[in-house]
Amino acid sequence: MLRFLTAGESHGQALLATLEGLPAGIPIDTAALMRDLRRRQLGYGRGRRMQIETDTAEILSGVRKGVTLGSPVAMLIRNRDWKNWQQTMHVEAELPAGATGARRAPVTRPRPGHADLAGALKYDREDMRDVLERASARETAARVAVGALARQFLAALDIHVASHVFTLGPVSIGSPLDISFEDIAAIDDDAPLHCVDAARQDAMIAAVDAARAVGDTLGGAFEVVVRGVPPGLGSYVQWDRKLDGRLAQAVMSIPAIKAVGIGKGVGVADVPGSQVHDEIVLPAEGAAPRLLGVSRPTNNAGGLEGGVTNGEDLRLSGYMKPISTLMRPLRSVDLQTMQESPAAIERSDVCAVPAAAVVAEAMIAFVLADALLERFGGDTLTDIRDHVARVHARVQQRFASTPARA
Ligand code: EPS
Repeated sequence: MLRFLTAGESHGQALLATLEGLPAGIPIDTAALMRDLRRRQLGYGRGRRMQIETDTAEILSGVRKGVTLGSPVAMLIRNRDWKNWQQTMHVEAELPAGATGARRAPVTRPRPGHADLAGALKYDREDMRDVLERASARETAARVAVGALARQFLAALDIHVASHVFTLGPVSIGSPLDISFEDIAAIDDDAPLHCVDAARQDAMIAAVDAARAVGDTLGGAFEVVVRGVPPGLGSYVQWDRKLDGRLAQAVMSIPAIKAVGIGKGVGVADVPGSQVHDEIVLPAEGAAPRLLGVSRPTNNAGGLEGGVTNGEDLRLSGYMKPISTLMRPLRSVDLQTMQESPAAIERSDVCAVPAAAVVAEAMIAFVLADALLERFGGDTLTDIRDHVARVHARVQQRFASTPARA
């Protein structure tokens, strides 16, 4: 239904994204697109590169007079750092006249944890710059641009996405499931680690400082919560239609993500069923009207049962390993000399968990937009809205006579 491709190297000229399958008639807010790109650049622990870049997506096609046309949307994000890298990253076989920046030595000492070694073996590259340039998480800027458009489609259907960081290195607020969508959505864009708990956030900042001081890096965990997801997205009928699987793949594809949780996530494994499954009850007297005639006192399932959305908030968590470029490098082998030698040092971040959360918002928005098109498909936003309204009217009709809880 909806698909995208990105292109671009971290220190090449630009990143590109092509998004195909968006219906016509979606209002596009370019300021909101820029805001998402900016949010990806923020977070305490990011490196100097983020001071060089001010990521800006130029929309080259697919949008006219502020609305989508139904045609592919191409976007270009220029790397401002390119001017410092032309002598290292030039496309031409010979160094072109006037190329600027430094001519950097080949990267021959793979960083444990990065794609350097595996990529060098796979593509038979001697200078591992050929690997790390594309494996770099810089590519996620293009994903965020795509996700920003998917998210504006969702917003037009009153579906909203937010995220927060709940663990950073040794500091955690514990299970994030009790934190409401409203509290998460209210976190300031400039909150240093995008955590709902100010005291914990201070401790997280201290943990980043401590890691930086010893040349180390930190990982962490974030949660993405989506409000207003219609029930019935995804399906249980075939493995590749299960929405939990599709979402997990999308989040797992973000660099450095090593685990994905849905709802209670890994916390379901060591407690009995009575503490995992969300009971189904009648709505309380005077409760706010809901689409469904039933209510769920808990949401350990994270809005997905059987690989299908159940009308509750969607809640997904992602677990990120520490950044693999260490300023006090780990042991490695120089593949040119075959001598043990400390891993290469690239300019990098100490911690990028808040940025990964923004990328996860984008990936989840994309998968949900795709699942919505599958369920309520149409070539225009109006057609899709009509279909959603018809299905919702049917559900409401079915539960019209639901009694309140005694
Ligand atoms: C970047 C992500 C990180 C940064 C990169 C920009 O990429 P990687 O996955 O390779 O660690 O290191 O910045 C640089 C490569 C640099 O020159 O500082 C991003 O999110 O834009």
